[in-house]
Amino acid sequence: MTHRRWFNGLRSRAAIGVAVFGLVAGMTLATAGTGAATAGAATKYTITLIPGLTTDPFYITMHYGAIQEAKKLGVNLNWAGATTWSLELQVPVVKSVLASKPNALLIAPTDDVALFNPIDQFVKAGIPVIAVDTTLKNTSILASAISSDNYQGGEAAADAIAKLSHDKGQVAIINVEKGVSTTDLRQSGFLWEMKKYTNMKVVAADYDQDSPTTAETLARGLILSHPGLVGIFGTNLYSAEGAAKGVDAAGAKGKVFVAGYDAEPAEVTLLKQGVINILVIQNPAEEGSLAVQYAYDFLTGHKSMIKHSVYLPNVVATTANAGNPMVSAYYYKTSA
Ligand code: T6T
Repeated sequence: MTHRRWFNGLRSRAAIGVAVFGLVAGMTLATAGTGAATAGAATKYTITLIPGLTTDPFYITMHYGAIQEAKKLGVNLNWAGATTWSLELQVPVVKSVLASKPNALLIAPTDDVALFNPIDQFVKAGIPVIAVDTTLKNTSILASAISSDNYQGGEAAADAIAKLSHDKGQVAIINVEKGVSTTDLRQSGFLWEMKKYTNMKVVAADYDQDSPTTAETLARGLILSHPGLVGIFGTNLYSAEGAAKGVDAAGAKGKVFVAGYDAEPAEVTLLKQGVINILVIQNPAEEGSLAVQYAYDFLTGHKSMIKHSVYLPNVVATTANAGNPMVSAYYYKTSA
């Protein structure tokens, strides 16, 4: 538990989950915006949110939360990003958003080192930046970094697989790629927690580049090459979905347990079918909402309201509680 970080509290906020009354600008690539806001009562700020990718229900749900908060505060919210997880595709989006001169940037960096310089250009131009979901290794230039308790999520996945397999057997991790702050922490938490189980062994940690098809192929290969395999941890949505499909295709449901992350519809179906055994669910809507609130606080001179790091708690769904409204309330949206 030495690496354990605790949720450090939030200001009290209205619950998210109410009806959408209309959308603020949703753009694949933001080139517009109001430019620098002018002082005075008529100030209307423009905030741009760059997700890891625009097509992922995790980020779509974050966008939803950000839209709700933007409407409440009366700010323009732009949405700009690549349709796949890719550092090469995200960097040009970041540059294009810089040229559009938003008042604040909210971003999920696809790499915790390579995005430092592109993000620093905003800070040098006087534009505050808040990392949301993923972050940078060097957070000194960020106004805030908002994420889930990723380390704890990895620990929870390890405990769940250990319990299901009676504390013995081989386990494997299917992860996205190195240099992603969130999934790196989930893997670290999982590895740390697994050390508690002396009759369990982590036999592989593979990478799927955020492709469910690759994750599925990896899972099938792991099952073939490790007959003693009892569990796979898929560290994000596509890794978990692919891992579960691989387990199902190999006829290993109930022998190889799957702990996954996130909760889009296909994963929820697999959870209900018992192919996925547990899902660590995040609160992306709250992350998006808080990021907009913090950007607004920064722009309106309330910097003291902003916490430099926020870790939101996870919700754990199992096949047994998948239908419980207290759990299903956290399932992700497929449109904002
Ligand atoms: O798990 C989320 C997010 O937290 C992670 O940083 C990247 O993958 C997801 O978007 C799910 O696909």
